[in-house]
Amino acid sequence: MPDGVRVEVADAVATITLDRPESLNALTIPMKVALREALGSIAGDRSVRAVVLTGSGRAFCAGQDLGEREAPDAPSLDVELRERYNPIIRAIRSMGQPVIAAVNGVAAGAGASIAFACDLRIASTEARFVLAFGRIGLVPDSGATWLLPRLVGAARAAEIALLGDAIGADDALRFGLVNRVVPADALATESRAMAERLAAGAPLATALTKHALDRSWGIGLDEALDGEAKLQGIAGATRDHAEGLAAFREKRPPRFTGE
Ligand code: LHQ
Repeated sequence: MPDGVRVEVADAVATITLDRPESLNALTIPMKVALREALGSIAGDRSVRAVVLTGSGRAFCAGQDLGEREAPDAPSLDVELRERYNPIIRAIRSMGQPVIAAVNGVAAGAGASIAFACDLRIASTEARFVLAFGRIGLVPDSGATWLLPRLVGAARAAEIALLGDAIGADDALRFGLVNRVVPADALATESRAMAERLAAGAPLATALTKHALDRSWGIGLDEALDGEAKLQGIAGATRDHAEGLAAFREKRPPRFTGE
């Protein structure tokens, strides 16, 4: 595809592939626009219940295309972030469907930030994360300064962000940066299997769970307890909740419809 982003939907799972392998899927403006549009259209599509985001070739994503930055008419960095990167991060966090980053290779700069913004990360043994920003005199962006400490804690986040060393798959697992590590040739299958499990869940309960987990960072326990009661009131009024109870009673798997 000319814009470097491919989207395939099969059995309630959308797979978004960053597809510019010759540049390690480094992000150009058309790719960022296409990624934002793909996420927006999936968010509004009730038939899609889980998303896998991955890269083609040997990389997940090398972050901003640095060649593009050297063009005389390149937008300023803050405009680029506000108009193109931040909406991608917000779209991933605000969409109801869970997003799995299937990290097939290097994730650098904003490519790492995008992986951090996903709900779950499955890394191939070939994956590595590079907070490459400092190497080119920039600050971690696209959510990295907020997401990273929440994933790995303050001390490790400072080390990763300030030193910028590449983190391999095993260390990423040890640090809690990824949920699991699988052999490279099993990544697509394992990610798909996890996405299918998520897609079989009750969509509203999944969306509300995602929302509640995100919201928890900015509130105290009392507010969280109130918030959970409110969300449970909403989830408890759905047909899917009734279906879950019936399936338990009848000793069969539930068939959730999103109603
Ligand atoms: C690339 C890139 C790349 C273009 C590899 N661009 N070609 C947001 C707001 C606005 C602007 C500023 O930035 C941001 C956020 C950011 O993302 S800043 C961080 C941008 N990314 C980087 O600084 C990473 C630059 N790349 C690297 O450090 C390395 O390429 C990594 C560590 C990703 C991979 O290293 P290797 O495995 O050794 O591969 P390589 O360096 O040989 O790259 C392979 C090819 O991909 C090569 O092209 P060539 O024609 O020589 O084969 C690279 O030039 C190209 N490439 N990253 N970001």
